[in-house]
Amino acid sequence: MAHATSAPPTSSAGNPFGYFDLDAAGKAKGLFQLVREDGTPVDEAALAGLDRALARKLFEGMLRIRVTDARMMALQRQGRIGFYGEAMGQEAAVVGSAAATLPEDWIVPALREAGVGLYRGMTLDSYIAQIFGNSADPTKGRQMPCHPCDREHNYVVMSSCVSTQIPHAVGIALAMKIQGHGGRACFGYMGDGGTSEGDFHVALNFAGVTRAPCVLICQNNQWAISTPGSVQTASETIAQKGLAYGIESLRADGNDALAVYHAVAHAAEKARRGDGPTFIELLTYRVSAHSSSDDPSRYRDEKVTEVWRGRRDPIQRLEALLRARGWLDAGEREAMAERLETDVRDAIARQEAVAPPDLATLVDDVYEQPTWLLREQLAAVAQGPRVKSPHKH
Ligand SMILES: Cc1ncc(C[n+]2csc(CCOP(=O)(O)OP(=O)(O)O)c2C)c(N)n1
Ligand SMILES: [Mg+2]
Repeated sequence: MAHATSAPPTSSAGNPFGYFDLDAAGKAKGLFQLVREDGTPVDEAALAGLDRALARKLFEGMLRIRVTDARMMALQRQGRIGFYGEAMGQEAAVVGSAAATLPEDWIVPALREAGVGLYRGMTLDSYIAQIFGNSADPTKGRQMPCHPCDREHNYVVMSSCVSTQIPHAVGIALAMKIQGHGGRACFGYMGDGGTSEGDFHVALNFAGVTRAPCVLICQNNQWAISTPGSVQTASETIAQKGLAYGIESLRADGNDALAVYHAVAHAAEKARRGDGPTFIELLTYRVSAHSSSDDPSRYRDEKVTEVWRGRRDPIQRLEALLRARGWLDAGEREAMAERLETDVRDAIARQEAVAPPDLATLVDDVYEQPTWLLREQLAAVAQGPRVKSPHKH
């Protein structure tokens, strides 16, 4: 199986950008890679025009996710937040794709794309307020933890029900087309497990036939909780599932931030100029547990995980490339990580001090005005015994 957990990412392409000229099956079954695991370019010439500022921004975005996830997991283990899901090992897929979005695009995430929101400008304070579910949380403490949204940056709240978000993404893209909003695209994310759901097939069919301006991105991290890719699907690659729906389908090394960026930029530019949808499989690995409620050592060989945590680490790969070009000084990663960590700690301190939402707001927004039944229920709840809040306020 192409997505067996032991399969190393390899590139067959001598000229990496020539990958986009392959035939439909070649793109869906190949693997677009620009930088090897050790940080050396697959083809020097292909990276000749690489922008220093973009490469450093990708690096910083990836490090921000790594540092933020580690702090949030520590909070969960300390009992200060209820739940968290990390994106460890998938930072290149998250940030590389985020960098190919424009402010006017829309993002419809799955489980592990909070870093896309942060890259687009969601503040750490808003993100962390939503994880605490405090009164500064724009969703008023009613959303599940780790389901952030950011209206200002067109970042739609994550859907808990696997794959229900993909038809939403295609629908938003179709609305853009009908309303004549050219020059923008909708990005819909999913996991490998998500591609086994009916909604995935409905959405791809709809995208293919309407030529909606969307970029549908599957982060194939090779696990759906405890289900490995090998028993998830008999399809040789996930990308090739898009071909049946008449959609150009790409497959890229999801741990190569630059390959991800260029594959997604290719698709985004195509959508924005009105040339229809693209489906992209990003091959990566879920180095972390599924969530703070999961223990992967119960169902997988963590020796494999160590390989992805070690020499296949996406941050290390870009770091090696930056260092070789003289674009990252010795000690700069550590200094950057320290600064990012201070940002996260400061935001946590601010948000942990914010009071929880007022109980009186509990039934707001269900209807324009609360019905008598809701008012009666709220009054009963207000009179009931209360667990003493550990909160300072
Ligand atoms: C419709 C539905 N079925 C099952 C679940 C439970 N569930 C939550 S995440 C998940 C696995 C998702 O795997 P994948 O799509 O590969 O995403 P990943 O967690 O690997 O990022 C499952 C089965 C759910 N939330 N919704
Ligand atoms: Mg998965």
